[in-house]
Amino acid sequence: MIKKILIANRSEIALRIIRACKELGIKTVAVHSEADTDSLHVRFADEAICIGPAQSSESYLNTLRILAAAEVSGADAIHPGYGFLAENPEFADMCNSSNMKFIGPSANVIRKMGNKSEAKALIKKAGVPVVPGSEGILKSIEEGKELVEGIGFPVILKAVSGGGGRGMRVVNSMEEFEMNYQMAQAEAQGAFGDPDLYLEKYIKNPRHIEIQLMADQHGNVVYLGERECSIQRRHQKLIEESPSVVVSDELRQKMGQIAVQGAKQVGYEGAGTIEFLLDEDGSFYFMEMNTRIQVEHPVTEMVYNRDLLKDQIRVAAGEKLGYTQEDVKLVGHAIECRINAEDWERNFMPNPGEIKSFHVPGGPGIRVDTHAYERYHIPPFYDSLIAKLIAYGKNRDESIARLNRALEEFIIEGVKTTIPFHQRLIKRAEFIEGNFDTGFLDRINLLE
Ligand code: MV4
Repeated sequence: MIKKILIANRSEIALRIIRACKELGIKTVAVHSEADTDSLHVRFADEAICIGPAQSSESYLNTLRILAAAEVSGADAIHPGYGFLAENPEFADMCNSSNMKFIGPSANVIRKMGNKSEAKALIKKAGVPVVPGSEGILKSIEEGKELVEGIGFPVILKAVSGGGGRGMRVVNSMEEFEMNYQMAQAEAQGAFGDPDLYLEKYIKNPRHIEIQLMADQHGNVVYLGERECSIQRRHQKLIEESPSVVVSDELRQKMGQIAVQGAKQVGYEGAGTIEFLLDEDGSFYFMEMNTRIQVEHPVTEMVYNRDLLKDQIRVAAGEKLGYTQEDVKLVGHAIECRINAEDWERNFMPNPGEIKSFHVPGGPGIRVDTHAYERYHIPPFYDSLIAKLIAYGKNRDESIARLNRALEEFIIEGVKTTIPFHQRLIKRAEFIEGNFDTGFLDRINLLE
């Protein structure tokens, strides 16, 4: 039984967790920094505790203060949301040894999935296809060069502790191998304090397709289809949709069953996502496993008519999933636009400040997840996501039509946002035809 959850996060996801808790009859404790006193998650939670200054390291990343807040408020579980401490195995360990249920998989699973080459090796054992490359970390430049003899160029060097695109280098020839190796190592050391690299064949212009999983503590695991996340800029997703135009029922079942196998192999529990690279020829390869609820979970909720946050909390409390793969039915289409407080015409520069006017779209098929409101001050200390606009329709055309009109209805004044960017993007022929991959945004220019 979970009676009271401390939410170790902020912004729209903190609100989303509070909403799920309210529907489940679970009490909520918000924690917040000094910069978030006027945040909606603070208002809507049953209790709120200020845990420190604006800087994340002093507040939302401060494990001891968060655990102290959990203790004094009498919480019995901690929901980490996404980002911040969501994939920190030490924090998950600390929670569990303080008798606070960490809402997510075990610390050991988080740790294994955080080591990208170990995750790959583990998942490969479960029969999940992986990109050809080094078995584990590269021990030297020479070992890397030898491997490439067999694989062929281009290859990609990735940081073992990386993820989300940092510490990666594509190598096109033997001449550039050494320099790229050293640069990737230096970047990995700087960003993660771990210089270790592994190597893979480089897949050109893949799609990013991810499978949503939900697993209970009793061995039941289901997949809830895929999300198409190829529309990204510098590894920041901007648009996500479900289903993907290029995933047939047959491919969905294949990817889904393989993802479930992988999750079972590692003893997964809770909500999780397996990311795949989908090649032009239809082959797919494991990329990473995310051991958290993701930003883009609403598109899956819409088309599978499930509340992933409630499911995640219920299974964390030890409840059975209560449904099987046969009950998971895809109906319709959903697309999400991330509305960021950014000046998209100036390299997506963050644009914090006061929201002077705020009008949220509505009507059939529209969902908006946001913590913003009129006169809300967007603090400069955190990421720039201010709203997620999700359009549901009976098919992709209807979803796009609703998205179009909802973007027109959405009024945000006082700060620059990515709304005009989305308006232009979803009118492009390539988007409408579903003809895009992870390189798409870099190839086009929406400014002209
Ligand atoms: C790749 C790849 C091509 N081949 N691996 C980027 C994020 C990190 N998680 C893995 N990434 C990639 N790995 C191989 N073997 C291309 C990317 C990649 C990418 C992947 C998903 C979404 C957007 C991307 C943008 C550039 C590169």
